[in-house]
Amino acid sequence: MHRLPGLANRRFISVLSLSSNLSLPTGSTLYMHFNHAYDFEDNTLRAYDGGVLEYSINNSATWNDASSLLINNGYNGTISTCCSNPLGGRSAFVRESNGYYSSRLDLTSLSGQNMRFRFRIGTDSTYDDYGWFIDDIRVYTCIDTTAPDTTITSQPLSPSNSTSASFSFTSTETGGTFLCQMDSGGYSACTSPKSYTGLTAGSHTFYVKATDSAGNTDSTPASYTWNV
Ligand SMILES: [Ca+2]
Ligand SMILES: [Ca+2]
Ligand SMILES: [Ca+2]
Ligand SMILES: [Ca+2]
Repeated sequence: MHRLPGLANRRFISVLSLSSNLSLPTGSTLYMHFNHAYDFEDNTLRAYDGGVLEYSINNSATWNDASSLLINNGYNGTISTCCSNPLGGRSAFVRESNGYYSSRLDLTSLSGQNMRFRFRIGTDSTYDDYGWFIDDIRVYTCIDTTAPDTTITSQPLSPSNSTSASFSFTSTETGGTFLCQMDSGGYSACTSPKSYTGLTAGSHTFYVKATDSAGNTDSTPASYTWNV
């Protein structure tokens, strides 16, 4: 647990920052999560002190406020411009959290970047409160473990008087691939529409199953049985 004191240094900025860059992977849904509790100077009129979260993607040359990335439990107020707080006027965590809770950022827009972040407290010219307690900072990605489902959207009539057949199909997920099989011929890669020719008279069954971009394959292929 890290404590950023909201202490008696006046018109002060107190910083907790990461000492090295985080290399964010590409092609994933990325999140950052942290637990925190805070008590900043305030009264019924104003939030005099407060804390912000910022990130840099250029080795700390410039810093951006993370407010647009905070998707769960973001800033809860604005620091007053009354009393020389260096962060006056900015949206921030202010007043009291009344215990620990968690906030979450969606970092997907920064995937592939080298990111650094920092927690900053801005205090005004007088008074203070307990400060900001920050714990369990995690940057993580969510792995897709859910298979798509496959649907045949067009097929031949049954019975059919044609020895050829064409099928269209869709997946519940975009960006994946399909495997098709005619009767017991084995699955092979295919795209929609898939056509077959030279079918013999009798009963045939077409099967198709989708695989998503994470490699999960529909375990219950869609199928269609008809008579030629
Ligand atoms: Ca307070
Ligand atoms: Ca203060
Ligand atoms: Ca999936
Ligand atoms: Ca299925």
